[in-house]
Amino acid sequence: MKVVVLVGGVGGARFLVGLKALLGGPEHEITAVVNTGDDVWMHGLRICPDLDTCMYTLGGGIDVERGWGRAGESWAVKEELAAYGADPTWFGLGDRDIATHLVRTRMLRAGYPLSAVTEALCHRWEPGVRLLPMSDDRVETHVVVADGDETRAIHFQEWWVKHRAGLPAQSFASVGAETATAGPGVVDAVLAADAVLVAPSNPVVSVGTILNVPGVRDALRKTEAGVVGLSPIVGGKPLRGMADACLTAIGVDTSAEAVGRLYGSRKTTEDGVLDGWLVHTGDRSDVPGVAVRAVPLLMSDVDATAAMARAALELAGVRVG
Ligand code: FO1
Repeated sequence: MKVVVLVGGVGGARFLVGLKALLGGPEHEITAVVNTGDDVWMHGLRICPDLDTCMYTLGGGIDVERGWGRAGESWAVKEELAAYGADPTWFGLGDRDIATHLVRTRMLRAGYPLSAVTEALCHRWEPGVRLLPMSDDRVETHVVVADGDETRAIHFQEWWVKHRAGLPAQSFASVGAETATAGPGVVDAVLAADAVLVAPSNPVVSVGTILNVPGVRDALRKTEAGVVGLSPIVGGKPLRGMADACLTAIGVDTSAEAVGRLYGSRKTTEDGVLDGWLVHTGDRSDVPGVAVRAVPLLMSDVDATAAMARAALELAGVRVG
């Protein structure tokens, strides 16, 4: 079976762990199309938070508590940078993590595309899931915020990490998306899939950004596979992270129903992507043209996450052994 999953960072990575546990076997192929809108240059290094979170989580190197960065991390370089007053001091690069960014940056500077660099990094981590950047082109999420009487746009990481999504956002822009193309293999994987899943990731800055890459939304609308999303909103709150601040900025309620409607129906809307929508038990949700099913969606452990993945695949019309 070929399954494609659109994913962001922590929530997406944890969902992939459950899906891999469910399908783990050479007869199945899992491809993750990973958001790279959070990527940023810091201290001359290219940081790809969502790719690294997926790679470390699936490869057993993640700091589980934090959800990002390496387990057993030390922070000597961060302290030294701060001692020089080298900006940005609000973004923490751990010593072990920096090795990943050094290898990536060196390969990018040598002319390799991000997809090839990611494949090379994955030789070490063996994530067991094909990790495809949504695009090899630079597409970055910027946030338009009010600054007194003026508005200005800042990089997503500045908004998310420095301001903890506390500066009211007016809108998000995927800078570079108009001229970007989908990463190698992305569209083909979606078109050849038996099922396409939308992970319980941030619907605006993770999934929304992937869908902004030309060709990706069309591929989801064209594929013969069933397309099923899992709600990242449970009981009116994000499972993790600050998705509520992102939804508010684009005028969408923080509810499973509103996010399902944001993604929309493949059948009955012009740009919708879903056939099915999984919500948490007890979260009523009516999404016109979409089959809605309620199951526990808490990702409390690998078994619970695998059960979610099974329910999503069944709703997409494929049966797991
Ligand atoms: N998140 C933080 O809250 N503070 C940090 O200093 C920070 C550093 C960081 C470094 C590398 C990396 O891969 C991720 C990092 N994150 C940090 C997480 C990241 O900013 C966001 O959580 C994601 O971009 C949202 O998915």
